[in-house]
Amino acid sequence: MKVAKSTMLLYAVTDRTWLGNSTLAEQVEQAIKGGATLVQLREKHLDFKAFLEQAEELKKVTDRYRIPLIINDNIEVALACDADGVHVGQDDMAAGAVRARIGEDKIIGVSAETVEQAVQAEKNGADYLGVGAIFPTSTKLDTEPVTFDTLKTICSAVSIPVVAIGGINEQNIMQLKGSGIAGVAVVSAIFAQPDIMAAASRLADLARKAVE
Ligand code: TZP
Ligand code: MG
Repeated sequence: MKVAKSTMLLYAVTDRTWLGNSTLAEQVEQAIKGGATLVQLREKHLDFKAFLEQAEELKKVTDRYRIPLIINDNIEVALACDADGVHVGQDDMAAGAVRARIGEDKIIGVSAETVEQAVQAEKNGADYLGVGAIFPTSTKLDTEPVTFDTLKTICSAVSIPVVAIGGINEQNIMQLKGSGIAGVAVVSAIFAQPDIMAAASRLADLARKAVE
């Protein structure tokens, strides 16, 4: 298995909406210090150069803490900064095509909303799945709701690790217990918080209980 199940416990997905006076690299470092086990750089509006610069800056931090850095959508940025992997949605390149471009050693994550998509992604060479939106979220506007039962069915239908995503916070995370997930992927429950390190630490503690 390319990505250990324990590495998926608290998957921090970046968002520069709540930077304030901090840099994203500073916020990511706080998240890692709190207990984030993997970081995804998610940028929807940067051109290649700015995206790569941001990726290189984060890579310095994630390397220092030996945490994998995954790049959302952009394979060329992932290769150029030597990220640990790339994450693609259903509207992006299929995992098989990503694998051909990115090589055997990199981690490929795929978003799935249905059991069929999940099984297909695993067949195509995905190393892990992100499944959601498991709760309502205002961070991503075009999400489909995924039920607990679908999440649970996906977890037993595939052998790669599954992280739940979408609206997960300290109040609802324990509802995911028993689903079979390896961890949770969160944006606002970490990056919108006034004390990012403390928020990540509380979430990591809860996530350990939720995946038992
Ligand atoms: N994919 C499905 S839901 C989502 C993404 C990127 C956003 C999750 O953000 P939050 O703030 O953790 O609800
Ligand atoms: Mg995408």
